[in-house]
Amino acid sequence: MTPIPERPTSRRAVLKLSLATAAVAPVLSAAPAAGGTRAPSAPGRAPVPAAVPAGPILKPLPLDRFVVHGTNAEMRWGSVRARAALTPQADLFVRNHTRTPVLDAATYTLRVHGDGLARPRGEQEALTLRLADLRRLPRTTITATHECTGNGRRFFADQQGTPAAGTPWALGAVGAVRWEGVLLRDLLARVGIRRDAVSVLATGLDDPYVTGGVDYGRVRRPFPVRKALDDALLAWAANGEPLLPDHGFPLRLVLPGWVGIASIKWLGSLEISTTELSSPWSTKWYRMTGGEHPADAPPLTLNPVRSAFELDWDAVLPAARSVTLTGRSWSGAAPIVRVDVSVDGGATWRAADLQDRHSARGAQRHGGLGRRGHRDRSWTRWSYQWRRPAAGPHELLARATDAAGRTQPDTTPFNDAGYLFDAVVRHPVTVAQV
Ligand SMILES: Nc1nc2c(c(=O)[nH]1)N[C@H]1C(S)=C(S)[C@@H](COP(=O)(O)O)O[C@H]1N2
Ligand SMILES: [Mo]
Repeated sequence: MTPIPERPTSRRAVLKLSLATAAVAPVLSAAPAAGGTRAPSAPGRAPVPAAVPAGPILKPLPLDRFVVHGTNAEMRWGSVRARAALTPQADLFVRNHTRTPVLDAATYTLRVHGDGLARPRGEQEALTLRLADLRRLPRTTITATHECTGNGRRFFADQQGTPAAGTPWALGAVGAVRWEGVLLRDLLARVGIRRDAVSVLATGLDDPYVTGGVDYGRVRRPFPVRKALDDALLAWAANGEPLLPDHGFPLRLVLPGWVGIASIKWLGSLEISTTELSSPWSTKWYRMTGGEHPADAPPLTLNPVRSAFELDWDAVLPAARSVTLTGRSWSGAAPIVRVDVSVDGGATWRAADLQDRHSARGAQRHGGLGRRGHRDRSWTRWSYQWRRPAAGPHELLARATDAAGRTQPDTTPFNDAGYLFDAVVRHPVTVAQV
């Protein structure tokens, strides 16, 4: 075992990161990229009441809690327990380009290379860090909403009459998770990076993504060093438990507030570069194309503002003097400051009662971690008293505003891939006859 010899040789050439100084002694090894081994068979816990057989997703997918779309599965909003602020991993949506790999934590390594390191390293001579090495670094937890770029995609078709290609998510490709791990900046502070490093490319260990007869290689996406030095987290736990295989075990990247694709699961390597890096996941996909969007639109970063009722689609509500509606709103950029609800299809609106108030300080500093330790960038739960609802069909609407001044619009401008649908969703329910 050889300690990392990475000490800035020239202070000027290296970013000064004045963070804690606990020793870290990763192994420098010439071993090939660790992929671990695939389990001979998927775990077979009997799900309740029925589930799709083990396939690209390994955890049980009870049909009363999930809607399965091919290699992906979304959470049913009607199954959300109003009192639980966080989404249990068992209930969290899964978005897999291929299938969940089963990796061995004991042999897992994260490879770090690139010309942006204080001591540049090619891919073949990457630093390799075991999980145990990372666990010796300062620990950080971040609670944040976690959401797919395409969440709400089906409403481009259902609500705006302009179908967009891709997984037809309703609003269930989202959750709130308390991630635990090490800040990437704490790792980079020890490894040492050059002042002119600009880009980090994160690559997963899942199978290469092949579509339309083209092999695009492993799922990978670049992000700016600025984000890496802000709140990017290398996470090994979610809500106090080790990551499930489907959610990136043993280690995933988490870029809080950013589109889900930025949070690479089964993280195999990080390339730190002095030139802008790209991948099909930043140029071909996860970038606006079509509609009124310019041809050179940049890679998507922040998630928009969205809201959902904790109700199934076409839910039947018992008639009552007053019906309590509950829901949640969230934003990738800032805390939610206001939610308005309409129970008459959008004709009149009244403010909902917000249950979670994320601090004003949080509002100013939402873009960054601010201080070490826990930081809440989660969603806001709300409730609304619906007085004397008439029996029959209704459309419920919720419109949120965040502290950055973004309010959900009535319509979302079209884009080919159906990304970032943030318009107010019209949720049909029926109040039962009495
Ligand atoms: N390696 C890898 N990372 C990945 C993906 C993937 O298919 N492979 N999917 C991405 C997308 S599009 C999303 S929305 C999130 C989903 O994370 P989850 O399945 O843990 O909810 O992971 C991202 N990271
Ligand atoms: Mo996604």
